[in-house]
Amino acid sequence: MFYLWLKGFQHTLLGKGLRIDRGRTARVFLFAFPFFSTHFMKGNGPSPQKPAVSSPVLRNTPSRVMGVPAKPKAVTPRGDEFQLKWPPTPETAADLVQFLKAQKRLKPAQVLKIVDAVRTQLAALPNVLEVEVRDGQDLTVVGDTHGQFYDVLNLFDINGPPSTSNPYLFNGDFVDRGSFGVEIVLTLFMYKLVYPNHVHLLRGNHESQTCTREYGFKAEVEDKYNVSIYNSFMTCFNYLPCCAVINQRTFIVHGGLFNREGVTLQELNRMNRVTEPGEEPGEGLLAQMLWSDPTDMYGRHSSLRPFGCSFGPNVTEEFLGINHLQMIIRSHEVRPNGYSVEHGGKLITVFSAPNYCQDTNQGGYLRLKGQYLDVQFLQFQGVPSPPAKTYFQPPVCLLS
Ligand SMILES: [Mn+2]
Repeated sequence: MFYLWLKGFQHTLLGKGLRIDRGRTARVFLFAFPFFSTHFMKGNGPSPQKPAVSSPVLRNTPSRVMGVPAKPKAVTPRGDEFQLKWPPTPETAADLVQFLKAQKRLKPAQVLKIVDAVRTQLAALPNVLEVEVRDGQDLTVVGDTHGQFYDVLNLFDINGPPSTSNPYLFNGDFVDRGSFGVEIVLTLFMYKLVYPNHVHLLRGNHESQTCTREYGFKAEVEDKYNVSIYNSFMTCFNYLPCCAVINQRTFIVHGGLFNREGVTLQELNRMNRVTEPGEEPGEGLLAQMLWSDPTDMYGRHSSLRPFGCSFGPNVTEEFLGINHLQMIIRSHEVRPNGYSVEHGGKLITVFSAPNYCQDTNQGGYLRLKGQYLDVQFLQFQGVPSPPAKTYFQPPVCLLS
């Protein structure tokens, strides 16, 4: 059992593209032991901070906890035809959500039509998206959703669906791990087409070929559609903006900051983002911003991730200072309460996949209110999703 557990952990790290020898594995294992002893060995029991609410969630099963792949419970049914009105309207978006919720599938040509139209829209956007929120308006910021389509629909039920009066920014990692990445992407893409100025999509590290090959989205698209549809998604993902600045105050990015000091927004806008992260020319700023994580330690430190760094509070201060910004919002790491505030209040993490990998975390999202972007922290519980094939069985999910 201990051996399987160690192998599972090793697999998780290697799955992230890390090349580590046995000695390093042992050191990493020792480093991670406190996490496991509190979080894993106790069967992911509720943490003291968690409100005593019994949520309608899918509980851990022994086979999931021990990393033994569960058998697929059911095959996703094929369904009726969808009437894709063009150009799509708010009604088309609402109809598509209901169609996908019933686990029906579009025709491949319809998927290509949506993806191609979104790619054209995204290609016209700068690397650093500029978004304005006026007084009396809110912008909802959503973190990682990772194929948990039914949780996204629950969020829309709670917070209202996207519209001109209810704008959203989705901060990457729409796909992989969960079984419904296709449904999330098609829903977000449809809303992007219907509300181009009120739905904003940023790239996460999982919107890439390397991650989707390993963590389920490629297998999912090939199962539900075909490989050329997968390729069209990959091309489209290359055009996603890599970060946003809201009201010239708040910087939003999936992972975090850079391996060196002095990076400016102007510099970010000059780079070529239309590439697989890590394959961009130059020093690799795109991969760094999609993969980095914050730490409480001052300075920059090497990361367990394949790209980027762990960056301390002084790094956040320096970046905000030279770019005349007040705050960083990022995602990329699960948080028990769905969000966390670090770096003296200057950095927020928001993560929107509740019960991520059968954990007990809540989903989080933010509403940025008015021209000064006062932050409202919100939480939502996970909901059950229908039986579906799983395209990736993780032993545990340490990293997102
Ligand atoms: Mn991520």
